[in-house]
Amino acid sequence: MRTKAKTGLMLFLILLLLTGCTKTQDPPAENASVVVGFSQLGSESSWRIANTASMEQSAKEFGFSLMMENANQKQEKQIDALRSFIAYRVDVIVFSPIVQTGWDNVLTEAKKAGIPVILMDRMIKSQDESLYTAYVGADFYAEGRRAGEYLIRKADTLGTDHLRIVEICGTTDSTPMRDRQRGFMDVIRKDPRFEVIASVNGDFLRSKGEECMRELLQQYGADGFDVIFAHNDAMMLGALDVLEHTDDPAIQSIIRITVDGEKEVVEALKAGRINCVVQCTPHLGPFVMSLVKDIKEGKKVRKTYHPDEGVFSDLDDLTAPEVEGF
Ligand code: GZL
Repeated sequence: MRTKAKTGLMLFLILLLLTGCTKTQDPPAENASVVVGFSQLGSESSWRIANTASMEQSAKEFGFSLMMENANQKQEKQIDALRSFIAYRVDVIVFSPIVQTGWDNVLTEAKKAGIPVILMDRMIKSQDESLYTAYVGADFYAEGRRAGEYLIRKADTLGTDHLRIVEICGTTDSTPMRDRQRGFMDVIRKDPRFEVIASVNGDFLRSKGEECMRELLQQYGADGFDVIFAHNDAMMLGALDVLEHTDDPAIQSIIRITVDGEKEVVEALKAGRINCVVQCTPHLGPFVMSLVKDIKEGKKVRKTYHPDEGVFSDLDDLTAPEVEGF
């Protein structure tokens, strides 16, 4: 093994032990063509699990060695992981920033070490755009707009003149939370039929989605709101766990809008338990690894890559073959 690699490996392992990150890949063999350091933010939802699988599968297909560390929802563990990748001198760093801020220092260290950084899935908020090479992930603002546009279509169809909305939000200060909310509000804001009566934090977790729904029913009653807009499927499934064990018939007419598009939720849409599913694909691995290859070959790359996404709803043909979950 190269001496430099040996030192780097030792340093990497020491940093790993000190930070308590969950390492899920052995340090790469010395002959790996390209070493990708990947800091995954956690395992909070089916979306995240599918996203991790996509990254692992694509790295294998490209013949890259993937050093993945799972930060289990802790920003400080992501920062430690990035520092260990810098110490090991990986070829490229890929990470999904759990929140938008607090990355400038460690990304400046990566820049000084000459290691390109790809943001995957979530964005950062920074004055210095040179701190990352590219962003691969959804346009969350467009996803939020699709949710709002569906609700307008639904209100037109129902002929209702007043709909009270409760919003179950994702992780505070994360890009999907901020931009899904912004897109949704920008579409419904000018329409007098809609009133957002509550926005609560479900942190993208099924357990917290359940907790939020229990509290909302306690506060407003089953006939106290007409629409649930959940920023992801896990929280919507948690809300359904409560709603569907509530006897009050008023819950039947509540309009349910969610984002991601996992299998269980698309099946719930087809069964009439959910009204609208805005797609957010977790299959970003191929985009990311193809970008890693271009970067390593010295090719010029774009700053932003958005996958194609759509929306499924009870106002559309749900028997169409493309209506399926991930
Ligand atoms: C979106 C991703 C979000 C998903 C959630 O790209 O960051 O995080 O919508 C996941 O399911 O927890």
